[in-house]
Amino acid sequence: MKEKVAKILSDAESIACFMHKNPDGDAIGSCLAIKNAFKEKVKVYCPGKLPEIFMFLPGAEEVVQFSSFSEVKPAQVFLVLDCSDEKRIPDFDRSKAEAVIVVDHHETNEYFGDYNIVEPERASTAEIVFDILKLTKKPITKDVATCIFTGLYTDTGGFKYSSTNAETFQTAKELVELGAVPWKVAVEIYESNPPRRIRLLAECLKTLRLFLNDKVAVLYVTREMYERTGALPEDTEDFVNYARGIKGVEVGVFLRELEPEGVKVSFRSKNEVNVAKVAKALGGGGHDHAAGCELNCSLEEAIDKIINLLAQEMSGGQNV
Ligand SMILES: [Mn+2]
Repeated sequence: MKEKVAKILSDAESIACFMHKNPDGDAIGSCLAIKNAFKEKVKVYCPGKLPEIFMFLPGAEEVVQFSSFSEVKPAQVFLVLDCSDEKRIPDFDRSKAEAVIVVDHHETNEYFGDYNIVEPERASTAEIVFDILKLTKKPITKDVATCIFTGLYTDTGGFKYSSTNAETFQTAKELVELGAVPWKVAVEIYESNPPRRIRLLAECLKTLRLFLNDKVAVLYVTREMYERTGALPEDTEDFVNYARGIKGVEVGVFLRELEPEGVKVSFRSKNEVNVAKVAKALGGGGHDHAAGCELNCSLEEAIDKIINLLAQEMSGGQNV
């Protein structure tokens, strides 16, 4: 399948590359790797706003940020990266392409493409994109390597998560040899916080609550906190890790209020609890140890629902 997709991409006259809304480093890095490899024939689309933190990536300036799918031009191939289902790209209209290709590593992927490469055992989508690019025989430039490295680096939390294995470092080694500079990516991603983000974090940490024998930690951010600190929704990236990072905590939960209503929830577990199951029960999805969903209720109602589901999940049949 990878050979086939490599050939389709090489032969295509136009490729539109899509990331999911609220994109992370893996989604953006994967798309921009394709852009830097195939240049003019690729247009990269982001539903909504591209987080500022990733503007250092080569090609980021050219990403088309759209609010309505009518702004998307038809292309021979729609390439959807790091996206488990169509709903994560609002009003996705596949009739604007001859073929839809899906490349992803989410276990909950719905195989909505005409061609699907889904490898849940991989730590990032960017690594699968790397495999495909190698098959196209295109030279992997420093720019391409930097984009792929960023995807791998961010989706492993800087080589910390359980998805990190010998293969991850093998891939990282290849990318560094091709010109990616780990410390530069690290500084851009983790040491370039705008002050407003740190002010919001200070507010968020005050909300800490522990549940279920201190095995679940919950943090949240309200609309009012955004207003007070001048922070943006994207500024909460990684806040959930402060919840999971507490000794003895198995599941970290982070909630943020959406405009004008609703709540976005992120789950992170250490090893025992499958949070993808919980997220899926609430209409979302993700991986065993990192998942999310959106709920149309108040913060307190959301916390109630989540704690109830987690109580069942954590008391019932143990799962890995
Ligand atoms: Mn990913």
